[in-house]
Amino acid sequence: MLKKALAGIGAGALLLGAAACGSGDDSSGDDSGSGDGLVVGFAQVGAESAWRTANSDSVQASAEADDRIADLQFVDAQQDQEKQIEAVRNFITQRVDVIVLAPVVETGWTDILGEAEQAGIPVILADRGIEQADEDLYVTRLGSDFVEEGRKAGQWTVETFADDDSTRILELEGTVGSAPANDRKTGFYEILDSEGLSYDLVDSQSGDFTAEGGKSVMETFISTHGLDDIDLLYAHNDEMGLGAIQAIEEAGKVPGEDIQIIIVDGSKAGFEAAVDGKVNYIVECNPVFGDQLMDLVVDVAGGEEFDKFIAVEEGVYGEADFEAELPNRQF
Ligand code: GZL
Repeated sequence: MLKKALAGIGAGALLLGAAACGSGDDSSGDDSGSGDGLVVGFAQVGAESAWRTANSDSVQASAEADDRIADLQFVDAQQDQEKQIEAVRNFITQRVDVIVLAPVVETGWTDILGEAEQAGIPVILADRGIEQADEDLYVTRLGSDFVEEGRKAGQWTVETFADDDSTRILELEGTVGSAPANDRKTGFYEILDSEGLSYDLVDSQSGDFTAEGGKSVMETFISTHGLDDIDLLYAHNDEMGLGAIQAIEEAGKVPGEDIQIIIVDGSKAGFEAAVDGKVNYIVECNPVFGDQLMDLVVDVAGGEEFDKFIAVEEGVYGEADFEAELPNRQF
């Protein structure tokens, strides 16, 4: 598959792809399809976590191996919505056959997805979702049920702290405005409240899904609240949880014992921390769906219709599972 780095679009976003154009309809009626396979534009969130890197690797490897795909034009938008919008506009100009978007946040997509619709280019959401008002502007979303991930974390919390008078919780939220951050919060407290757990949310701030963000926010939590009467840290992803663990240890406390910790994703590093007793529960979020996405791209390009959401398979892991599961982790 011909690939070459093309001039960056806007500051910093790098576009990798072939010169071939797709067969997206355009106003001139020109149909410059490559003829030897589909040209796909993929606007990825960034490279902020092991999850994201594994997701990019999975999608790019599947596209490379799939004879039905002539080229995957990949853009790493560095967690910047404007760069994602610019990438999608560039895919439209190039008349790719299908656009795949992993929207960094839920809002602000109406105009650009309207432009894709006008150009007759179908859009598939990969991983994260967008606000329901725009659901007619994409064919389907392939990814996780983030609310269910939050419910799973909540259910373990209810079972673990059932006998406590009041469970004191710190929460490290994902990127502000992102579907996983919003929905993992919603699902978590939905279960705590519906199951009648007595709890106190001591503090909750965004660490932007990065290790640096998690460590920095945890340091602020520690300086503000101390750790002596904190029972649980709920971290919306592994990186923030691992950053928080550094801060907890630097404060002289024992993560996984002095404060119990839930993380979401299930990376190798997350499982290694769990095997070391520093993490107590892992809710899996599965990034390895490249093959499933390519099948979806081909079907959507062929005009097939789908439900608005297609869930990827994922599980949960407790103390008894960590050692055995670690060798199976793919990212
Ligand atoms: C979830 C994905 C999240 C991961 C983080 O599907 O969007 O973004 O949980 C990643 O690790 O940064």
